Amino acid sequence: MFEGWDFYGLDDELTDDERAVRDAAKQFVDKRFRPLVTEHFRKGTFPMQLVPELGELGFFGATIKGYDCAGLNNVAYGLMLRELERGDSGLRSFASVQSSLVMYPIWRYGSEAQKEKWLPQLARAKKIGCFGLTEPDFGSDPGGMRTKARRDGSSWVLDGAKMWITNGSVADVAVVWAKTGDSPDSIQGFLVEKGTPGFTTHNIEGKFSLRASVTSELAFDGCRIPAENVLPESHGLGAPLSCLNQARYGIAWGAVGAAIDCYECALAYAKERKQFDRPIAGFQLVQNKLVVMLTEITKAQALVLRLGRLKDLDKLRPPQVSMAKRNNVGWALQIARMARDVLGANGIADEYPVIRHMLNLESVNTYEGTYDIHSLIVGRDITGLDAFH
Ligand code: TGC
Ligand code: FAD
Repeated sequence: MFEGWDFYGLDDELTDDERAVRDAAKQFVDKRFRPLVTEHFRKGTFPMQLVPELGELGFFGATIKGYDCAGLNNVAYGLMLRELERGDSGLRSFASVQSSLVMYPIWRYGSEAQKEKWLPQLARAKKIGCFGLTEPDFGSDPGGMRTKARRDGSSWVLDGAKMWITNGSVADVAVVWAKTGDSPDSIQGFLVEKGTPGFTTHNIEGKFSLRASVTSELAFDGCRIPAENVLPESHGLGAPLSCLNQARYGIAWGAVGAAIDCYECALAYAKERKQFDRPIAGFQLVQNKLVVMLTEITKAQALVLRLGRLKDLDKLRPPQVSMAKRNNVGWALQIARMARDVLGANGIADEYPVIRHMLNLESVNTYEGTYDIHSLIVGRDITGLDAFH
């Protein structure tokens, strides 16, 4: 009889180093994170006390070479995020934002002085970052953003607002995208430090999803930053979008982790729970649900493994990332809903992880490009016709 979730033995495709990273992340989640997550989800807080450990384990900016970063390959990085999201999407979000949306833009578009100042501190969790692209009126269409940066002598002055920003109020530094002119081509990235006059944050309350993650609004009102805080190599909308490629890649892996956690919970429950004098796992309809879950997990895992190998060969194209983000998160959400159904009434109780994953995945399906936006990115790639403009 088959045990576990790796039905096709995809684990055989991994190197020993990749397995070691996976195991370290799994151990951290099982021992340190799982005992805390339910309480934090209830309270709507992130377990900040674990952040230094994440830094010590080398989980931040893990694919960057140098600057005190681990220099892992992309498959090892993906496995790490898969295991973190097995714990909670909020934990993976924390690592994604710090690595892909804060360290990556500094590494890719920053000056050498900015890299030396920020990357080692961000890697070791001495500093926390956030990424401000979305605005109240511009989510899927970030090119329309209204946040402006105006050069004034030896400063830049920022005015505008960013919405739905993960870690906004806990961040020491915000990577903020603003227009220096009227067109999307004038978009540049700016580093805004916490406490800068004219920069304020407040948390978004009342979330039913990603509760164990801080989400904030950022406001800039005549916020004056030094001229050297611009990311000098960032020019145009392509710069923030290139950061999204990194984060979407990690989310495609992470979603597999949330799906595995739901599947394992549903399988164990179905074998234990008896109705009509036998385990519900013996009923054909329940078996069909479990089979659909495992089939889609197997396909999703194969997809990201190939994606990671392509990324390591530097052959990855953004629409390929879109296909994986769309498919894996869309299916993880469906798997979580099926698992919730298999658990019956217990499926809505936070004694089990399923409802938490299900609620989280609603956000994951929306952020970093909604499911439908990714359909249109792939659609544009295969037809040559742009549905956006
Ligand atoms: P478009 O004309 O397509 O592109 C403008 C310029 O950007 C280039 N480009 C890319 N470059 C790198 N990577 C990509 N994926 C790129 N996509 C496009 C493109 O070549 C062009 O360059 P150039 O030199 O020709 O000017 O731009 P558009 O305005 O038509 O928009 C396209 C669209 C809709 C696909 C894009 O805007 C989009 O992806 N929208 C979704 C927005 C989104 O995903 N936001 C995420 C915000 S961050 C977040 O959610 C964090 S969650 C964090 C957590 O994990 O907690
Ligand atoms: P909208 O763009 O208004 O979309 C609403 C609906 O319209 C969606 O169904 C969408 O698919 C559909 N739609 C829009 N355009 C089209 C079209 N052309 N064709 C067909 N359908 C269309 N952003 C950041 O910058 N940094 C962060 O750290 C961050 N963290 C987040 C954390 C959470 C918990 C959440 C929920 C969001 C976060 N976001 C962040 C914002 C996220 O990226 C946006 O919510 C997302 O890009 C969608 O934008 P929107 O919510 O404005 O929806």
